[in-house]
Amino acid sequence: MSTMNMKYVQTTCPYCGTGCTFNLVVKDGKVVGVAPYHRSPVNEGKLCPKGTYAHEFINSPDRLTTPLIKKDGKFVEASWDEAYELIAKKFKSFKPDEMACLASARVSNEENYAMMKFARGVMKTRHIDHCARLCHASTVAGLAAAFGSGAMTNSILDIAQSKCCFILGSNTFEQHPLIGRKVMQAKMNGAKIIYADPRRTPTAKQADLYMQFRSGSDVAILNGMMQEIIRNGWEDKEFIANRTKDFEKLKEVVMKPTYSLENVSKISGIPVAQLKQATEWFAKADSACILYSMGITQHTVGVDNVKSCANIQMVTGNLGKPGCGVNALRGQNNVQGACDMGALPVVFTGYQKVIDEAAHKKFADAWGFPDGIAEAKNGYEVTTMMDVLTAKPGELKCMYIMGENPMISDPDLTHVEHAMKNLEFLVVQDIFMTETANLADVVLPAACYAEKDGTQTSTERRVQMWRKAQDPPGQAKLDWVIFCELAAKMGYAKQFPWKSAEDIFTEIAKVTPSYAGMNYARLNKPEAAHWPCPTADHPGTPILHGAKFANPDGLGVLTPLEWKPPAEVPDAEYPFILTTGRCIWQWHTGTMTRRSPHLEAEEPTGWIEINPEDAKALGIKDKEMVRAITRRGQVEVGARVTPDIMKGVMFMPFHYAECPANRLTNNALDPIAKIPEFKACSVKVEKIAEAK
Ligand SMILES: Nc1nc2c(c(=O)[nH]1)N[C@H]1C(S)=C(S)[C@@H](COP(=O)(O)OP(=O)(O)OC[C@H]3O[C@@H](n4cnc5c(=O)[nH]c(N)nc54)[C@H](O)[C@@H]3O)O[C@H]1N2
Ligand SMILES: Nc1nc2c(c(=O)[nH]1)N[C@H]1C(S)=C(S)[C@@H](COP(=O)(O)OP(=O)(O)OC[C@H]3O[C@@H](n4cnc5c(=O)[nH]c(N)nc54)[C@H](O)[C@@H]3O)O[C@H]1N2
Ligand code: SF4
Ligand SMILES: [Mo]
Repeated sequence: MSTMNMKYVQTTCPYCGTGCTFNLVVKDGKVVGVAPYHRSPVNEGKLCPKGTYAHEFINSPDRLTTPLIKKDGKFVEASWDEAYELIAKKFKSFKPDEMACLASARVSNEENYAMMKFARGVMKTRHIDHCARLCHASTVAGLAAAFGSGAMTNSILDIAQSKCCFILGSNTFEQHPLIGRKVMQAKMNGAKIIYADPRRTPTAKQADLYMQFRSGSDVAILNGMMQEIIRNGWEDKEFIANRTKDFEKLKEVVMKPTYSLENVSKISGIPVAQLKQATEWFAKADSACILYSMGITQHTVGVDNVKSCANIQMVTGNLGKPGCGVNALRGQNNVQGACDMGALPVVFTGYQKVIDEAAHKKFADAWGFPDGIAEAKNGYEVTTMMDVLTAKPGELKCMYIMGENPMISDPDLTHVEHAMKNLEFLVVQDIFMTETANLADVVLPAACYAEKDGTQTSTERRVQMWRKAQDPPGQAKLDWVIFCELAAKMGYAKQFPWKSAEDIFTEIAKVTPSYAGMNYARLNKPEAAHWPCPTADHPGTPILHGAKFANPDGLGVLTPLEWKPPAEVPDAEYPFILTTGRCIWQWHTGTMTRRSPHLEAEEPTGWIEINPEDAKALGIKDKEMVRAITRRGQVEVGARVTPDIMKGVMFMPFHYAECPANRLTNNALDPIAKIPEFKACSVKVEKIAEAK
């Protein structure tokens, strides 16, 4: 075979926040495969299955290739000009506060910045958010309160140096497999691996100690461990005295009889001996890190859970040093970047607050919109948008959604559908026709990662490049180009002058202190750079909080927290806890992985995990179809009877439109982060009559 028309294009994985690098193999101008790129320090040429098959959806015949406008309930193909004319006319007809935008953790920093500027400058709306709300909103709020910065404290490479990894609420080996590899390296270097999860996942199987427990008891467990640490005098007295405040207040709560290991064992279901062993390993290790993800954040007490993780790391002095830290594993490839770019209702780029007059003036001046920008007031979160749409029809009328699929990913889909149908005008910009796009008035076809240059910021704050490997299909356009052209149509060409993604990055660096020292030349190296990177000669910052915390007084804040149960707890009618999450093969709403034959073949439909004792009591057999019912809805789904799930708890992945877990989930929110309680609601399961 001739290799004349073949080339390798180095790029970064479009799936998870680990940020692995690989080569796209391009033949005759089309991507045909993935090949290893060995020089990335993050993954050293290794990939998980999603990275390995990340080429398969790119040239799917289902890609959107032309703008679509809905006429009489049916989509008809339209020219870009027609689509832009219609959108511009509609956007001009609404008041700023009647419009909302969802940005995307799947697209580049440059594209999120472009949407953020478009929302605040062209639409002049303060309502912009994205799926970080459903994901690590608790981290952003909780770690900012504790440390003054809401990001993962240490780096991925650093995890391999730890002497003890405590993983809770993160199925690391399936959801961040190449971070799992670092955990294995730590283990080979003698580290103890402790894992807490209601499910005996592949991560559990690698742990030295696995603690199975009931969803929703994390604060009790962490308080119990802190009580045991303080009782034994294992706390880091020097760190507590010099680097933190409010230890006495924390002590008052964690030393209560409620948090004795005996009582915590009753709350959580973990045997006392295991809690003792975990605490001893953790407290006595020379360095100990925490790895957490959605099991911690997706609760009505998500912020409390995150602050508890911060508390135990401050009490043991495990911060600001190698092998330590609170490692909040960010999920989507660029969810860190979408937050950094200000695709949130309360901040501009780099977490500069919209209500801060100086920051507001800085952006208004830098952008130069003659008629000003959105007012200096916080906007609505995704979850609030849905509530306003259903509870106060007419207040929000129009939404512009880029690269999100809330009709599968938001909690309580009946509620979301009701909300979407209350919109007067919906624009969806995606690479595929999604369940959400189906409800749109206009659908805009976007280019995917393999078709664009740009940057994305991984969970460890490393800003890395995407590089164009092929042209977009049909008339599909780069997301940022769409914003520029639409802005020009609405009279703002001057504010969107960019000719390349690099031009946008240069503007981002100018207005964002933590990115100020970065540019494409620098990011083009295999190691790229970690923010904060304030100046061109700054090396970047793999480990945060070395000498002091980012709070104004430099101290870490210890917060006393009481354990609270989930919003919905099992009762006679709905006797089981339902928790939801993912599997290694599928990605969220499945738009990409379900169009990747190798991935789809592995887990082609959903299931519900049921403990054998519960299944026996219900008369349910393995693989049998059952009906799962909550106060919000019901789905028919196949049973997977397995001892890997705790008795009394059931688990469903949320990837599948044909049996969507989010018909069932509760949209009760954490009061601060406004994140929904995806990880615990109450469910009953019925056998579907044999005759059916
Ligand atoms: N293959 C694949 N990888 C992914 C994704 C994907 O869709 N597919 N999504 C990415 C994204 S955006 C994210 S945010 C991450 C999420 O990564 P993870 O958080 O690791 O994934 P989840 O499956 O949501 O939940 C993790 C674990 O939390 C446990 N859990 C349930 N309830 C509780 C509880 O009350 N407390 C604790 N401590 N644990 C509990 C669940 O049993 C589950 O095993 O994964 C990323 N990686
Ligand atoms: N029950 C339950 N629900 C959950 C969770 C859970 O644990 N349980 N987890 C939550 C979490 S953590 C998350 S992050 C959310 C994820 O929720 P979503 O972000 O809604 O899920 P995705 O399927 O990743 O949707 C991304 C969309 O972007 C599109 N896309 C991909 N690349 C591009 C591009 O370059 N340009 C454009 N314009 N579009 C693109 C994809 O086709 C897809 O439609 O789900 C949440 N929902
Ligand atoms: S671990 Fe994450 S970034 Fe790495 S290949 Fe897998 S999905 Fe991609
Ligand atoms: Mo996420």
